[in-house]
Amino acid sequence: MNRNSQRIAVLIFALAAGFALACSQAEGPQPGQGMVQAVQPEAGKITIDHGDIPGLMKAMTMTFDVADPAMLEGIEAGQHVEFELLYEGGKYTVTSLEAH
Ligand SMILES: [Cu+2]
Repeated sequence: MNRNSQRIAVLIFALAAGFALACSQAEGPQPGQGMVQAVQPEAGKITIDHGDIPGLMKAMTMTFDVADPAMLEGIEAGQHVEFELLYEGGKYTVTSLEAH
């Protein structure tokens, strides 16, 4: 490789890496499930020990804002829940929540 083709190769690699980073956050709400650890209805927050959420995050325990505090009615620690998680504007929001 001459110097120019090396530069081009580096540039292509950088573009590909940047593209991969930009696409690491999935578009739209993504489905997840897990067990409720804590609920803070007054703050509109729920802590869930959740499994892998493809496109958003690996399994972890994390506190999320909910889109509407009314979604937390009847939800309590120890329940298994299915939910949808939206990543938008640099933050995560639970947009739907169902105990089962
Ligand atoms: Cu997380």
